[in-house]
Amino acid sequence: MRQISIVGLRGSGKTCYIYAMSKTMMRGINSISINPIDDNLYNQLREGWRKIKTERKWPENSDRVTKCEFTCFVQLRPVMDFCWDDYKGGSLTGLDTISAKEREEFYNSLSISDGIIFCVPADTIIEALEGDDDAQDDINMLNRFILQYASKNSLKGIPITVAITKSDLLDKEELSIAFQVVKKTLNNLFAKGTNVSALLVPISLGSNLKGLPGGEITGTINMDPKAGNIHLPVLFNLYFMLLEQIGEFSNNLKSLRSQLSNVNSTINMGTNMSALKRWWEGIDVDYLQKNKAEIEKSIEQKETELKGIRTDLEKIKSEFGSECEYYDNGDNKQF
Ligand SMILES: Nc1nc2c(ncn2[C@@H]2O[C@H](COP(=O)(O)OP(=O)(O)OP(=O)(O)O)[C@@H](O)[C@H]2O)c(=O)[nH]1
Ligand SMILES: [Mg+2]
Repeated sequence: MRQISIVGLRGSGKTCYIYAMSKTMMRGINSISINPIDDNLYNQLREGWRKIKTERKWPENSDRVTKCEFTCFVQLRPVMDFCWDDYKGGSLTGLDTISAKEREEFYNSLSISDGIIFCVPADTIIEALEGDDDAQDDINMLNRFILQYASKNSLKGIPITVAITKSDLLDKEELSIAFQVVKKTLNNLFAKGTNVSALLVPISLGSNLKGLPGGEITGTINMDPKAGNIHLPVLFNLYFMLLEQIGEFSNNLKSLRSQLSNVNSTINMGTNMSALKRWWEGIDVDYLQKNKAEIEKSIEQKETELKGIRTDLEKIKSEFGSECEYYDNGDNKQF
């Protein structure tokens, strides 16, 4: 099971994102879908989204950790199990003993993560641009989590998503400024030489959305949450997992091909020998022919699977539009 951490301070939109993401991805996008492993979680996520969509109420600030475990499918084939914990953002900054315990749990779970999603809310970016030092500190705080992770792990091959949540609060020009602010503040993720693969993506549940946690929602919730790029962070993680699988399959195929070439040379050698010499050298051509057929079958199977994974990868790549930016070791790249 791959661990994905979703990190953001209090009120950064984590819980809303998880509800919207589950709704979008349970229904599926381009035959890519997720299914919560547990029924209770399924009901909780459905109820969470129903409150937003139908009752038009924002969720309360989270007061506990919700564990979310999903299986991800591409064309009905299970390709990745992943889990993430919805922490209450307050426990990342609070200093009381209860939150200290939660903080420790959070750091432990962060340090074993295979992917991280940072939520940077648009309202905080606006406040920082207006000169609010606390807001700037909040964004800076995310650097601490990056360093905390880097102190235990290499970031190479770990997909890092920086989601600008509540992006409906920004117009096009403001969004482009927000991208600059994030890249400047979290420069470790976008600098050359750090080997980080980072996706910068605006995310929102709708347009002109306003209201306080637990309060009434004003504005429009997207009919199709995909419109707010809700699916992209999960797809970014899936993309990296499939790249990793392609690497493993390719190595596997390389080793099978080398085994096949060895068996072929031994068979050739054996067939050119007298029966006595073959017996003396311990070469059993019939056995080797069977072995060869098995290796050829495995190669054929692996090649078909590899082709399937490559097709899945293309499907995923096609979902990333011009709204997001992808950086690989500091270079702005296309998928
Ligand atoms: N404009 C806008 N506001 C949003 C959006 N998503 C969330 N919000 C606002 O952000 C507030 C906090 O969202 P939550 O999802 O509860 O934040 P959280 O990160 O889970 O917060 P904690 O549980 O306290 O850590 C909501 O009450 C809304 O007011 C969005 O897409 N657009
Ligand atoms: Mg929450």
